[in-house]
Amino acid sequence: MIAKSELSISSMETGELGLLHLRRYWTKRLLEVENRLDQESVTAEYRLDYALMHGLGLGIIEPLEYLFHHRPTYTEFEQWIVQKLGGYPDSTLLERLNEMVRRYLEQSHQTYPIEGKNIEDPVLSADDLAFWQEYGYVVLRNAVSIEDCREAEKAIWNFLGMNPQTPDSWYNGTHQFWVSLFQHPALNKNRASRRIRKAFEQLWGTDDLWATVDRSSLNRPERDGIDISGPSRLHWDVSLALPMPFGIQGLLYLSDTSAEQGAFRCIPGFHRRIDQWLKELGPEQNPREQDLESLGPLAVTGSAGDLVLWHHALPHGSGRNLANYPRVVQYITLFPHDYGVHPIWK
Ligand SMILES: O=C(O)CCC(=O)C(=O)O
Repeated sequence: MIAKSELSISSMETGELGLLHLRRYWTKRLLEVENRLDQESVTAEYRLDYALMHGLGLGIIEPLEYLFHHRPTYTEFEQWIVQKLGGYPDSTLLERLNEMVRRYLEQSHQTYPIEGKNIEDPVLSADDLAFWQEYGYVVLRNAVSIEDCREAEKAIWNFLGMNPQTPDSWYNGTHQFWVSLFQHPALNKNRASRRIRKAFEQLWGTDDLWATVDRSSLNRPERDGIDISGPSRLHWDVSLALPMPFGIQGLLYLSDTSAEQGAFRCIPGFHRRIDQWLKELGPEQNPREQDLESLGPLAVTGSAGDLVLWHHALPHGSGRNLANYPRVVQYITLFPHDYGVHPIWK
């Protein structure tokens, strides 16, 4: 087992791409596959690993799968990256990523949201911001154009080998809920949407953000009364140890989504009372095992092109689709490289 202190490769060692930290990331993952990395080293730089891989345009799921299954040399890993991205990352991106790594290692971390920062060309109104403060979520209407939505939706249908007009095709294969399509021009275009970026900038209070390269989902109408709605159980994706640092999640509706069509659900306003709620639980009560449905979830409806942003302290989940057409979603979040993480997972 290699302890954190013995992991000798520095973030400054690079290969052909000239990208800082990538070689150390590759080394850690290969040690991890062989169960030779201690848990502290796995989690210690998680945010840096996360920001690097999303910032590069790959996300974290595909590189992990590739490294775990193929155990490539570093040269092969760099070649795989170039092939995945359809070319070399441009020099502006490389410089920005390298600067991000240097700043991360300097440990000059911020506390978010940053109050009072002026964001140019805002897209959320004062009413939207007041709504966000009160309820912990907000919908940005027309975050992307209907054409961009249709292109992304089409990419997902094609990837799944399903026909939107033929319901039988929705149930023929192995599809459950998540769609592991990451690299597609239509999905990348949405990730780069100016309106989406602006909304996140306003909420974080900074314009120095990176976009996630995340999965999508296709939530099909239920058949034979079987719940196939993915993460429909209300949950959190963040540690519940207090104090909980600020964080935002987001999803883009690619199809019009009514309340009964498996819409996103959350407990509005829970970010303002989660501390008290957690403190009132007995020591033997696991917060994740409580009856969160009784807290009163709300289905957040939207049209294709609307982006739902929510505070990660809100219990949330998808709904059961009791309508006639699938709900199609692309997950998009923008985050600063030094976003807060509680050191304890609870
Ligand atoms: O797709 C949804 O409506 C909810 C997604 C979700 O639960 C999550 O991203 O953690």
